Amino acid sequence: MKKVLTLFLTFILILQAVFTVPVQSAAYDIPSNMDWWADSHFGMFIHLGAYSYYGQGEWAMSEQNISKKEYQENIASKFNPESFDAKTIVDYACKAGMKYIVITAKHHEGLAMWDTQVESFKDYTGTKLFSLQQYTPFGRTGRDILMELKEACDAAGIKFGLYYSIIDWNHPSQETGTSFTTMASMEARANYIKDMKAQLNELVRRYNPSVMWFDGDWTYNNKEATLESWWTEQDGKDLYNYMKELKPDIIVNERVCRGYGLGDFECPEQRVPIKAPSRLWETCQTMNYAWGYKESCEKTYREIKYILREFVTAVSRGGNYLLNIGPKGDGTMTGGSKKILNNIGKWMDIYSDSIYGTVKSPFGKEPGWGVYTQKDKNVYAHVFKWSKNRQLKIKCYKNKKPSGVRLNNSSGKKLKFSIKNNNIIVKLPEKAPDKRDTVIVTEYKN
Ligand code: FHN
Repeated sequence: MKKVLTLFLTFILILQAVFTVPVQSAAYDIPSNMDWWADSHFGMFIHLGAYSYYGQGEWAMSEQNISKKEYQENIASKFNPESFDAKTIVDYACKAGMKYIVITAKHHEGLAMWDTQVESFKDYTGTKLFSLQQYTPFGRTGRDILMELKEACDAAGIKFGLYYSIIDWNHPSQETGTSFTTMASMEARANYIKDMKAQLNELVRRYNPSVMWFDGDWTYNNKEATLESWWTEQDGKDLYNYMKELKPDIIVNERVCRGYGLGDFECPEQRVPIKAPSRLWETCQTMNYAWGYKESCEKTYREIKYILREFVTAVSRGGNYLLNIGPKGDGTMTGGSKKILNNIGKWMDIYSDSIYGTVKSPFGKEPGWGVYTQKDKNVYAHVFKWSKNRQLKIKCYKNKKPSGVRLNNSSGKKLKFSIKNNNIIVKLPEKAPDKRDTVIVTEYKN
C-alpha cells in the first residue's frame, strides 16, 4: 500500500512539474539574508570624500603624485560638505526606484567619513585623527553624514551600505605607490589589519549596515610583490568571516580579495558581463566616467538611454546595478546626476514590475531587439529596437502558448499575436511608447 501511495505521489509531482510553467526559476541559490538584495536589482553608489573638494576624481592624489602633506594640508583640511542633505539624496534614489545605497566610508585617500577613534589612523603629522570630524572644518558642525544617510534610508525603507578601502594612502603602515601601496613591515601589516578590523567594528556597531562593500584589495596582484604581496586570499577569507561574526546577515562583496570566488556576490566594474557569473553579482557603473566628483566630467554624462539599457541588460542577465553619483565638495548632488535619476525614475514608474523580483532571462540567446526578464508567470520583453514592420518575434517559454500579450504600461493594451515555430509573433503599435525601452509582457496561465 505504501509503495502504491509513493508511486501515486511521485506521479502527481511529475505532472505538476510538467504542467506548471513558467514558474519563478531562481537563477541562483539565494541565501535568505540576500533575498531583498536579489529582488531589488537597483542601488545607488555614492563616492564622497576629500577628493570631492579637489574636483579631479578620487584617484587625483595618486595620479598627480600629490604628497600626503600636500593632500592633507591643501585638500582634506578644506573639505567641508556642509550642504550634504541626506533626505534629498534618498529622495532622488527612491524616485529612481533604487532600493539601497552604498556610500564611501573610507576611500583609498584614507579619510574616515565618521568619527573614528582608532588611534593609528592619524594624519601625516601623527597628531590628529584623519577623519571628517577631527580633521576637516566640517567637524565643527558636530554632524555625522553617514548617520544622517542611514537614518534617511531607514525612514524611506531602503537599505544602507558602506564602502571601505583596504589600501590606505594615508595610514603610516603604507607607502603610496602607483595603484598599490607598499607595506612597511610584517609587523606594520599585522597592526594595520588589526586596526582596520577595529574601524570596521566601529562602522558595524554604529551604522548597522546591510551591505559592506570592500575595495582596494588588489595588492596581491602587484608583479613587484610587496611583503608577501601584502593582502592575500587568506586575509580576504579572514575579513569575510570577521564581518559575519560582527553581523551574521551582513552582505559582503567579493572584494575582500577579488578573483578568488570569495564574498557573497561578484563585482564586475563598469561593464555588464556577456556571460553572467554563475553566482549572485552586481555591476557598478558611473554616469559620467567619474566616481568621485570630477569637474571635467560634468560635461560627459552618458545618454540616459544607454544607462537605462545597461541597467535592464544587467537585470536580464541576473545581476544588480549599482549606479554612482559623485557629489561636489560641499556635499550637493550634481545637476547631471539629478537629471539621470529623474529620467530613470520616470521609466521605473511605469515599468518597475519588469525589474523587481525578476530573475534572468529564461532563454539562452539574447534577441537582436533587446533583452528579457522573467517573474512568476510573466516573461518581459524589453524592446530597445522597434521594428519598422511592426512585428516582434518573442520566444515561447517552454514551448507554451501565452495566455496574453500586452504592453506593460498603464494602458495595458492587449497586443494581437500568432504562434509560429515556437515563436510568438506580436503585432506592434506603430510607435514605440518608450523609444529607450518599451516593455511587452507575455503571460502564461499555468
Ligand atoms: O579604485 C576604485 C575606484 O576609485 C572606485 O571606487 C571603483 C568603484 O568600484 N573601485 C575601484 C577600482 O576597482
